[in-house]
Amino acid sequence: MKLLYARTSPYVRKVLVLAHETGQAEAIEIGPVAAVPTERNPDTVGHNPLGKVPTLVLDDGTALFDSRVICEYLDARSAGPRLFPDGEARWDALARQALADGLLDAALLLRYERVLRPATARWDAWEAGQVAKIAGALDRIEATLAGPASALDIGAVATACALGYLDFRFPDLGWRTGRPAAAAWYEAFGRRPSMQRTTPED
Ligand SMILES: N[C@@H](CCC(=O)N[C@@H](CS)C(=O)NCC(=O)O)C(=O)O
Repeated sequence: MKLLYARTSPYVRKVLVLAHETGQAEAIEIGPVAAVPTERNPDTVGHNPLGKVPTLVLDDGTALFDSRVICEYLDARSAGPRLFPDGEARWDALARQALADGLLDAALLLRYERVLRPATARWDAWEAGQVAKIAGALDRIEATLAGPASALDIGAVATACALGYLDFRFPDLGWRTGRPAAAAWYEAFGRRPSMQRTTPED
């Protein structure tokens, strides 16, 4: 199977961290592609009409997207650890994944606004709205991590990839300020080999 991939994508990172944690990284061929919302890349849209990464192309040609579907697919075929729990714990893990992914959705929109949109067309209130979503999600992450330590599950992986993306693209937001529990948790989680091997770079 081949993963349509961008090294800077936090959603791709989520898939790769899960692949490392479940012992499947070697089974995935990496296929770097350009993924920019203002350009249709034929290498990607032939598999995924949304033109986004990650997209996982299986050996029979079936394309799976988005990152949540790919993560669940890989988890289901894992012969080792599983990161999508069963029972009550599942809903908590999925909700934490949704929160982290929502933070990333706002961060990506902010990134596109700052990098892609012509300066004359920028809209301050819209940018402030995305920053507010990021801050709200961070506050919820802080409150959650101040409680009992969360297990290694898809919620933790998504949260770590979201915080890592803020470090990568938005150091100016200073997300650690006033959020000591999240900062300490990320410091420890970030030492995992799965995180170290997937650090984003331009
Ligand atoms: N909900 C999707 C989001 C994927 C996404 O937005 N990926 C970005 C790269 S980080 C992308 O492909 N952007 C290109 C575009 O929007 O056309 C997921 O979880 O996989």
